[in-house]
Formats: sequence, C-alpha cells, structure tokens
Amino acid sequence: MTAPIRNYDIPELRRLDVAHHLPAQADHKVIAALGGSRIITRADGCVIYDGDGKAYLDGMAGLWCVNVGYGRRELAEVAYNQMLELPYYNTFFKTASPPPVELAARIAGKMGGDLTHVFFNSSGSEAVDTIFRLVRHYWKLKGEPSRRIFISRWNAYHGSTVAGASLGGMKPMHAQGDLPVPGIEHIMQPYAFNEGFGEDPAQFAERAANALEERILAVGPENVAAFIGEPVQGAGGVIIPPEGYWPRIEAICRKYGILLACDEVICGFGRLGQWFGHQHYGVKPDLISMAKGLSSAYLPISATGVASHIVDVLREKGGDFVHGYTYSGHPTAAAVALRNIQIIEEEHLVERTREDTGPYLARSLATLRDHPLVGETRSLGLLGAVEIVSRPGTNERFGGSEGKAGPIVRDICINNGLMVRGIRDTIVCCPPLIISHAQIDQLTSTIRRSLDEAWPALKAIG
Ligand code: PXG
Repeated sequence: MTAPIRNYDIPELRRLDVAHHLPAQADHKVIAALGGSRIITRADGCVIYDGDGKAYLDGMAGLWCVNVGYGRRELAEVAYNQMLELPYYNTFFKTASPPPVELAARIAGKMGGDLTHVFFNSSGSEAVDTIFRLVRHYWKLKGEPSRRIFISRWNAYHGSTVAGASLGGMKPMHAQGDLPVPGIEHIMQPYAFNEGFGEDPAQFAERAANALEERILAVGPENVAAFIGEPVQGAGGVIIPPEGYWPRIEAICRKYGILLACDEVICGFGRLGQWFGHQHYGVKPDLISMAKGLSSAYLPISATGVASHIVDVLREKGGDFVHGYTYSGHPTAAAVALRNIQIIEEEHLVERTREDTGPYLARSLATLRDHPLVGETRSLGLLGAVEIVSRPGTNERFGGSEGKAGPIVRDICINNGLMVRGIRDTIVCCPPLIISHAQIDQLTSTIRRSLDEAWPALKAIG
C-alpha cells in the first residue's frame, strides 16, 4: 500500500451520509432506505477497497477517469510542492501562473491538427459550457449571428450543467429543469445494436450520419453553429460508431460551414489508444472538451481545445470574451495534470492501450459471446460493453424493454468484487489504463459468473 490504512467508523459515516449528504445523481429515497452509501476508503493500482476491507477490481477507473490508476505518489508530491509555492492564482485580469501555461502548450502538442489553444475549467460540464458560449460568441464576431443552433445526439452525455444537460440527449435529464434550453436539436445516435440491428454496417453508418444533414437542411444551414458528439458515447452505453460514420459527419459539417466539436471527456488521454478519440477516427474537430483523464481525476481540471482559426477571429475582432471560472487555470490542478501526462508518456499507456491491453480486452470480452445471455460484446481501446439479451442471436430484452436486466447483473458483479456500470441492459467497463492481462481475465470471468448467477432473477422478469 502507498498510504497508511486509517480506521474509519463506517456505521457512523453511513449514518451521517443519510443525515447530511446528498450524493450525486442518486435516488435519495433509495440511498436513505439502504442506510447510506457504500463507503470507499482507499485504493491502489486498479483496486478499490470499501470500509469493510472488501476489495473490488475497479472496472470503471472511478467514473471513467483514473487513467493512471490509484496510489500515484508522484502526483501527490507535485500537488504538495505546488501548494507550497503557489497553491492558487487566477487567469483573469491579464495574469497567469506557470503550470497552466505549460499545460496548455503540452496539450496543444497532443491535440495536433489546427487545435492550438486551450481554455481551462474544472469539470467536463464546464468544458462543454465553454464550447457552447465560445461558439455562439465566435459566430457573432464573424458577422453570422443567426448561427446559434447546436446539433447533438439522443443518448449523448455532455454533462450536468444547464448547457451540458441540454446538449446531452438524456431524456430523464431534460425532464428535470425544463431542458433543453432553446437552440438545441437532437438527432439519432449510431447505436447499431439497438437502432440498426441486422443492417449492413456501412449503410447504417451512412443513415445515422445523414440524419445530421437532414436536420441541418430542416432548420436552415445559416442557423446552425456546430455539431457536438463524443467520439464513442460513454455514459450512453459505450456506443462505438460504425466505420465511416465520423468521416461522413465531418464532411457534412464542412459542406455547410458548421463547426465540429468532439467531447473527449471520456475518450481523451489514451482511452481509445490515441491521445484523443477523434484521432482514432481521423477527423479534425474545431473544438474539443477534455477532463477526467487529463489529471486522472487526482484533482478536478478540464480544458477546451480551440482551433487557431477561431482564436484568429477572437484576436482580430477583440473585445472581452466574458466567460471564465475562478478555477480556470488552477496552478495545483494544472501541475498535477502535467505530471499525469508525463506518467502516461513514460509508461507508454497510449501505445499499450492501442497495441496490447485494448486488443486483449476485445478478445477477452469476445469469449463471453457463447453465453446465452450475451447478444454482443464490443470494445475500442479500454472501453468495453456487453449487451444482455433475453434470447440468443437477437437484441430482445428481458421484460420486453430495456433497463431491467442491467442493474441486476451490475449489482451481482459488484457483490462479486468487480465495479462496472449497468447502463440500461449494457454492462460497460472502462478500467485504468494500467490494467494487466490477469486483471482483464478477472474482469471477464467475473462478468461470466455474474451472468450465470443472474439467470434465475432474469428469467423471473420474463
Ligand atoms: N462529457 C462527457 C462525454 C462525459 O462523459 C461530462 C461531459 C461531464 O463531466 P463532469 O466532469 O462535469 O461530470 C462527462 C461526464 C455515468 C456518468 O453515468 C458519466 C459522466 C459523469 C457522471 C456519470 O456514466 N461523464
């Protein structure tokens, strides 16, 4: 272990959790009925431990974010030293500090293409909000103020702020808070297993991408500001678009002069075997959002990458872009992010994901295909998914609709010592990039065992 093990009074913490704490994205009635949250007290490498000392293989890298794994002394030391030298200073009023400036240059080198500049924020949602405001500001400066509409996809996840949840395509999120805000259009997602089952993949790719062109024409190209999408939809259920989808999306954006934004909050920093997900698909976005793996979540920091042609307009026209956060360019968070990127480089985690562990995960998950409850396995890099179906060879779901089987299998996996997410009827994984072959084997065998154990409960659903 890298840190001393502290003894916590877990029953008391659970009592306080109910008495005073509202955890994120929770059913507070359920948490209260459970007598409080599961308290995670420590972690090391790819393993997390709860207050009872039970170990779990963290198949989710926290929440799609702890890319370099837990217990990294280097990151703690860099934060400690930076806090002593300059814990905080802002980037308002013509000031900056060394870490964010150095980090911006380092990120620019990784983004490549025309993406030369970086705007800092603290969370993925804020990085998306920055895209939202910057794009509309840009079009006004360009003298095309009618370009206000953003097009995104159903079942996309772009965060939990008003703009993020609006751009996202999660209907339950829209239902809370009268979202989306005006000027947002949603189109179909490239989810072949659900929305193009049995269809020729090339044809499905074209149909899904053409939905963008159809919507642009329906609302008028002169009114469309940008399209935003995750290279692979994460929280939507690890939806890996078919070949041809992204190049076609890019071509449509170019045809109508619309900005292309990629939300790299999950796909960035090695997850898909490239520094950024759009690089895997060979497209060149005008803006990208990144968070999570940027610091491996050791401290909250996010960034918005911006193409030079957008920066040129800001600089030619001048005037304040009245947007920014107290913690934009936070020196300590930026110092940790810089060291985190160095770890990813030193340990070749991007290449390892692309050439070794990613393909190994794909082969490992594919061994589940003979299981009668498994309709599909898919993965790209270290993002994976297993579709649970009620009848082999189909995409039919237990109980006739999605969402009943996933939570059952997920809970059994967790009981069996594997942290995964159940998104509707899809079990998804996103392990730390340091995961070993043996741990991937453990992940797959735990899913198989959990599916076996779930069978009676699933049959009972019908
Ligand atoms: N964009 C994407 C693509 C994300 O995955 C955000 C933006 C927002 O980031 P912040 O840091 O504001 O949370 C995310 C976050 C889930 C889940 O249910 C996924 C996320 C967050 C919370 C839950 O899998 N992704």
